[in-house]
Amino acid sequence: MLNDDQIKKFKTDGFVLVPGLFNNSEIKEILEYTEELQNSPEISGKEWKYFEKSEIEENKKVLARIENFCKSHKGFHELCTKSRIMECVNDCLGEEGVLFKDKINFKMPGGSGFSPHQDSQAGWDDYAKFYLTAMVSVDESTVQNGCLEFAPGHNKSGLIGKLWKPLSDEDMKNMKFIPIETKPGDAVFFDCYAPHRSEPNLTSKSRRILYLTYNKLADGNFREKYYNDKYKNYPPDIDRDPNKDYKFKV
Ligand SMILES: O=C(O)CCC(=O)C(=O)O
Repeated sequence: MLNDDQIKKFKTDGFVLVPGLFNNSEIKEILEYTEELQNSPEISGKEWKYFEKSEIEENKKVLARIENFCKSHKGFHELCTKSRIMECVNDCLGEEGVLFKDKINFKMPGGSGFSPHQDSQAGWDDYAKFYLTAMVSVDESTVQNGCLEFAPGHNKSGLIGKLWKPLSDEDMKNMKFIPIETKPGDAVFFDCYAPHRSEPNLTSKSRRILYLTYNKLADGNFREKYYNDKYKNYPPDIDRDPNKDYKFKV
């Protein structure tokens, strides 16, 4: 699927933008799947929904993300495991990959940005050795609505930051973040050590992005263990103990 230059870019910069990976009818289908999940009731045992405080409307909560939906959504399951995404993932890894986690960040109007981090800072080294994430733009992502920004080349340094903490000013002293704007159907493949960040969405439209993370199949299939562990520390809102404080870290 990917040509040699794209694979080289992934390795050198830590990410590669693949414009138009999906055509118009596929984009429509991905949008339908996303809205099915977005509009589904919050039910314990189904896909995991997380809400956040709006940054523009006081006392309002907005949907921040949905995770762990591939097991119960046939369309997304096929997209994540059998589509062109899987072929690109295999090209970047140089061998067969397997799905580790699946997530949609909604970044609704008023949705928060993300502090600079490397995905592996979220304790992923406890499972496999290396991961890559396929991000698929459901809506257009722009500087105004908080598109992803990457610091190219720093993926080669491995884990730079501390576990469970955003990157510090010292960690970022030689980094230059560049915004990567995307159109619906575009994809970006990025590695788990690629530093990235994003701004909040202060526009009036949502900025929905699909994030599908894979590791090498040869290292094992950790999806179930990862979600079982995550459930203990950071369950979906519907299953939370009202007397406990849950903090999003990275
Ligand atoms: O969706 C975004 O703006 C950034 C997401 C991100 O970096 C993450 O979920 O780790």
